[in-house]
Amino acid sequence: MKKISIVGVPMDLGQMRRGVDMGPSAIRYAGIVDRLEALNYDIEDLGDIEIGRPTKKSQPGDSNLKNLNEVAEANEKLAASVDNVIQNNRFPLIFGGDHSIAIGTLAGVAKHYENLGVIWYDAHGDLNTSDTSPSGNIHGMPLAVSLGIGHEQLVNIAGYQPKIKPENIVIIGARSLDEGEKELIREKGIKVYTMHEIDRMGMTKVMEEAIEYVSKGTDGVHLSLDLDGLDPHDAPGVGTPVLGGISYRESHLAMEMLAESDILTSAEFVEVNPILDDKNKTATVAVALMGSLFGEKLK
Ligand code: HAR
Ligand code: MN
Ligand code: MN
Ligand code: MN
Repeated sequence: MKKISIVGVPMDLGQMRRGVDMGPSAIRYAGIVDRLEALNYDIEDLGDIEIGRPTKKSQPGDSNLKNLNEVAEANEKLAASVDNVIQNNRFPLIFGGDHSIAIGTLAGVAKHYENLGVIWYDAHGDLNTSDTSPSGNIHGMPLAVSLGIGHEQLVNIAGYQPKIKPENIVIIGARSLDEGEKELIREKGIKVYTMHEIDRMGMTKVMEEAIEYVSKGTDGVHLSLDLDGLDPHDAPGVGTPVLGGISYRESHLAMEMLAESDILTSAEFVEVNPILDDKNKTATVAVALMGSLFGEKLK
């Protein structure tokens, strides 16, 4: 039986819209613990990481890294918590919070693997640095940071870098990439299935290929699922919605295929913003996807 430990990260400092800090509560309210317990998992909810509030004094010189100190501090705490979960032989399941928390999740997870595979399910690449970011929002940077590209305070979280290698990453659902991100994708040869490939090949083929790609030569696989990877029609409660996304049905299928493959060793669900949502629809979708991910149809 798989033992799962839940960690909530009520972080909204990686972007500028309030409300995403309530994501972990919304996901719990939508019934995640009961849903997973019904599948006979041993579930432990560790509660939420404490997030500091920004002060004027704490802001660094680089204005294109908003709330740098607070984001770094929260991610150090998250990394330690996730590290601990894995040391206890449990599966870390992390709830955001904005996507900047992936910095801490990956810092805690990647310690335990030589070659960690990563599935980045997102409308965005999250491959910016303070030089390429159009917004200065750190939630647009976590994948670059985890590759060791970015501000030293972020890339060195948990005291080592890089956390992951470009050849072990697959991005699924991309449809909003900045110029600097496209360059980095080309330079590093990162595997990307944009919406174009999903439309053309269908989700079944995309997931077959992605699962094979990310499990070859890796010793663990992390799923980082940004709810804005889904179409805003199905997941409206996100801070940066982008039209033309992955449907709920396609996502449900993707999660079932991941369950069947049994490759995942950790997962996070991020960017749920109940303030922007329609009656907790997005958290409900997140919980349904986790149900599929943890084998609802297999049991
Ligand atoms: N690429 C843009 C930026 O860097 C938008 C970032 C996206 N928002 C997210 N991350 N939710 O996936 O500002
Ligand atoms: Mn993201
Ligand atoms: Mn996104
Ligand atoms: Mn089904």
